Amino acid sequence: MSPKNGNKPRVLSGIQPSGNLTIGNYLGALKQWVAVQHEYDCFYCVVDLHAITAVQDPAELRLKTRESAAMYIAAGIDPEVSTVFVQSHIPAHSELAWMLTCMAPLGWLHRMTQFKDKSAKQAQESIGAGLLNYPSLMAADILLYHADFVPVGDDQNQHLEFTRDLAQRFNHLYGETFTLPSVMNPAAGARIMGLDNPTAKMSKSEASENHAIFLLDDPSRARKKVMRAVTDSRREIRFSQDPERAGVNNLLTIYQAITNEPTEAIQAAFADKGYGDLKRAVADTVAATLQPLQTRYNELMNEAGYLDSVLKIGREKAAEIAEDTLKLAQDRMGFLAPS
Ligand code: AQP
Repeated sequence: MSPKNGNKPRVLSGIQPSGNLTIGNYLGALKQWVAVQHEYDCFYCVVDLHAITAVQDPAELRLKTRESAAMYIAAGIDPEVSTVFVQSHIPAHSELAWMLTCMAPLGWLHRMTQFKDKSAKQAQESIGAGLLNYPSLMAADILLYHADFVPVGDDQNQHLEFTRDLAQRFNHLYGETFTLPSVMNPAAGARIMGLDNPTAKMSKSEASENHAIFLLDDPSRARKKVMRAVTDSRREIRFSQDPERAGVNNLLTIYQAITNEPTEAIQAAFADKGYGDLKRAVADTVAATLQPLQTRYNELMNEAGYLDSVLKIGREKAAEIAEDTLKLAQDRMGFLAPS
């Protein structure tokens, strides 16, 4: 069964509008989305249904959904080439998610690291069921479009494995229906760590002041955050997996993910330099990345009607594929078609 038009393999990915996007979201996800968009048939959605797995202020959620879509385009996604849409605009995501939730073993869901991490921060009785079922919704997002590849940061790899396992389970029970997707991680920047705590992943919803660089941070503010980043008491500037050297490793990783320079060249360039030099170099590359992105973002947010028209076209293109897949899955599961 080939559900696709043309010969290009399909890509799907999304970001939650659960706050302001960070340089982690950019280097782990957005940058590779841009890089692959001409090679693959790409679908990029703003995953607002995922965002409500934590309580969101309604006005803020609406705003962040628009802002995230604008940021995708500002980062280089061309809506004439890629399909950009909002997850909740396509009801098929929620519908397939329910069908998959019913098939997802609790044991698999409880093993998910993201669930364990996020639920550990809340009182047991206040943890929403959506947090546990998040991976089934993510599986629905991916499987609806028969995506071949899913470009994400490596925190999402376990959810991708879950998606493959669930798709296999469905195909085994009800007959070949879904394409098994493969994960696509960037060579550098698959996990950017917090500047204030380099042993924890940089997250947009983490509240502390110097934790994350936001894509909308004023470049001078971003620079200050880099200059205040936690390092260590040694001097050597090298990539390292030693947890005690995680701060320097993180700065080098940010530098590499932005510049695309090889490891050896970076280490040679910083061989006789100090941590202050490294921080200044990282701050320069970060500021140079943010500036054009913010200029484009502001233009997009001020261009009346443009974003809405992109999202409308995206919705129409996405809905066509998603509804076909949903119908097929419903039929396979035994739902009576409406007459
Ligand atoms: N620190 C990171 N390094 C590399 N990639 C990252 N991603 C997120 N943080 C980093 C990647 O960005 C994409 C979108 O992530 P998401 O918003 O859907 O969910 P998340 O992974 O839970 O991201 P956050 O920023 O940590 O959100 P909150 O704080 O709301 O939970 C994914 O491809 C992810 O890998």
